[in-house]
Amino acid sequence: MQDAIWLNANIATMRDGSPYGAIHDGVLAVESGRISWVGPRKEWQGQVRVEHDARGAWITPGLVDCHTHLVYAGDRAEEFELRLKGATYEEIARAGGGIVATVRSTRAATEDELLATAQGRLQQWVREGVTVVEVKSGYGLTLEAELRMLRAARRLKGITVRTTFLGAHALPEEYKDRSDEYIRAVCDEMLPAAAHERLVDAVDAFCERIGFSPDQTARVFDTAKRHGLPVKLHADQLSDLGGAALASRYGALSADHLEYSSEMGIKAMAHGGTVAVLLPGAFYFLREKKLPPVDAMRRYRVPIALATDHNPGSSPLSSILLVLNMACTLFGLTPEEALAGVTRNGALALGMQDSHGMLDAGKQADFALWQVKTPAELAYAIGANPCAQVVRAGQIQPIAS
Ligand code: DI6
Ligand code: FE
Repeated sequence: MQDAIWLNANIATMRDGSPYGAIHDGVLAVESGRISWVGPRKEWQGQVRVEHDARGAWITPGLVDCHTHLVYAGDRAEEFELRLKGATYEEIARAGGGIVATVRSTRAATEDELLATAQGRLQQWVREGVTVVEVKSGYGLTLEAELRMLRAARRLKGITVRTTFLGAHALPEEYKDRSDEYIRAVCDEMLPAAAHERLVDAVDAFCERIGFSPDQTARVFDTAKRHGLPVKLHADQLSDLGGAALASRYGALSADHLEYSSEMGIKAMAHGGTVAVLLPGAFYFLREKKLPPVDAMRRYRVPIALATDHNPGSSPLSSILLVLNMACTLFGLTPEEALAGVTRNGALALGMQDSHGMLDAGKQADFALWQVKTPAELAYAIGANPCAQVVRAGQIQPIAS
């Protein structure tokens, strides 16, 4: 006896082999929070407690937002104004604004305050069919404040959370001109303490002229490896420091941004099994011109994921559906590649491919129902939200309107 089935549905399983892995007039069955069967209606047989009529909706896997900085305090609207008067993101960062400005406000916030603001923001993700979100630390930059961010992230409700330690995000003011010393604190104190408290699913760093050097990044990654933690990297966003290749050498789950990555870097990612996470929101908001090498990613068969990169400085973007559209209009992805980017490949970028990202028997029953005629509409529409229902671990989610 199955717990429930959804019928009268078209199902974008996102399995390889056919466009969207589509099943027309399909049935999806759920038992004990997992998908127990998915296939064409005419092949369905079995008994079930509850039948849900999807009324012709499309069902996709629950969406995965694999790169966010969702926990922080304050905003950076003034910085946006400065940039529109001609200042660049890098200039603002060097003048003590940028990430470090958000660090000041985040340090001043309590764990409960950080949780409450992040929880409020998160409603928009759930409304748009997201069931898994990655959340990074990196606006605390002291042991205590980084732990506070991670604890707040772990307390978020209504969504599955993966936390990433990003102590090497920016150099805090008190370490001015002493970046090696700060990296030592990250490696010797902060990361070990966060790992000990079991608050860390992965370790990230910002490898950039205004962030940390490849050498410093490697030290952070070596420490992550010693703690048995997978790594990810903010790589080649504003310049090519060889971040893509560095990440791949460590078998990183993902390298993210990649606008300035070379073809060699992308080739290295293919060897390292590293997912390319594209963040069109940051590209758009910083009015960047250099496009990520999408053709090379296709040629070397590097899986492409997409994410909001939600943060107050470079991507104050709260819509995963808008990310799909931007990935198509700005980066030239197809709507199918875009949907794969927030399902199958988003899960891969978090190491969750065994349980998430596709609709297949045995996977967690995370999925969303959409009032669309084709799945391409999810990437096509701008500012619409056709999400009709979200199911996580077999449970229909309450959606605040
Ligand atoms: N790259 C980003 O896009 C975010 N962090 C990073 O390393 C931006 C963070 C911010 O500007 O607050
Ligand atoms: Fe980021």
